[in-house]
Amino acid sequence: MKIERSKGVAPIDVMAPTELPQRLLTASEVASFMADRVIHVSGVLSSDWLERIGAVVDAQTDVGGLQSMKANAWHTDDGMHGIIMNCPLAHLAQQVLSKIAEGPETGTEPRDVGKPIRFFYDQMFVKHPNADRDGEATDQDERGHPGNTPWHHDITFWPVVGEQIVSIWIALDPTNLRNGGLEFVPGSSEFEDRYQAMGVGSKGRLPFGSDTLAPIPKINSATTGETGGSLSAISFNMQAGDILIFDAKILHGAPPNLSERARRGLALRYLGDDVVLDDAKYGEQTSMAPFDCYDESLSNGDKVTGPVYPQVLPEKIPSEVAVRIRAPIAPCASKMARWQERNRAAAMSASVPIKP
Ligand SMILES: O=C(O)CCC(=O)C(=O)O
Repeated sequence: MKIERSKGVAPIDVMAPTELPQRLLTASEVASFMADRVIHVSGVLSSDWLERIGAVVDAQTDVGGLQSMKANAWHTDDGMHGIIMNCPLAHLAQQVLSKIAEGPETGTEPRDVGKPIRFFYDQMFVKHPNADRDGEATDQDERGHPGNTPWHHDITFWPVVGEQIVSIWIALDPTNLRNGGLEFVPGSSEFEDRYQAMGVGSKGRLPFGSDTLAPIPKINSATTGETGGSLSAISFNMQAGDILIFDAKILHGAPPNLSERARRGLALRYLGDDVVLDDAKYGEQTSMAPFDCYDESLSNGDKVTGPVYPQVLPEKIPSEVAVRIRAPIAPCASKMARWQERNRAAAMSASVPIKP
């Protein structure tokens, strides 16, 4: 593995303090996040940051096919390392994670302005244009889907437990339901059930086997084209540079991109200090994404800390940052081997068939 440098992207001093956004969240935006667990925010990211992020995402993703997804680019790419260490949006994550930690009963202003915030991982999602002149899908993945993002809660993919986990999804292009704008089910963070996970990759859908997660219910939405179900979705019209902040437990998905232009998004995931590793939370036969396979020293029950999940606020920890400056973050062979073995077993013994 070697360190890559995105061409044409000016280097960033990853030890410097995380930059401030153009503005912080208002008290009413924080209150709205606490009520709905998803908010749409404009006017926080400068055009310089938008350009930088767009250049790094373009350099890392393919130009063809239905969609390109890539996670953990910061492990090897210096351009993404600069973004995740200095991105001003970490301050907004700190605002909502402080509020989650304090609880809604403490008013709308987060009081802990110095709360430690760690970076979990980056994930890019590019939906390539997939429509003929009449707006009909022209291409399908191997399972016959035109490039939608299946309904899921992020928490069912992740080998962690905790309340203080948020994603900030940055629209790099104007985004709406026609070109793959995200949809959310309000209130679903509080559902008792958690549903089977289905990921997206360059070849289409990726089923994650499970022995305990329930099949996904019918959701009236553009994501699936379903109607007549008991659950309904909301969506947002976003400009390039707008963001969505959402909770790890909220159900979300996205329709295919039936427009003539790419729909590019970058999700940055942030953690507070109650998050611990747990890859067996839904039973040993449930597949999880291998985000716990990069630090040999951490096991189930350990707090998610250390150089693989670097602290970005209130200040950086030089010894952590130095680890990634010295070398790329590499997967641990033994953890990856165990993960692959478990995935094979989960796929073979999944008792609830995954909806195609
Ligand atoms: O951009 C997409 O299509 C999916 C994004 C998503 O599911 C996420 O960021 O958790």
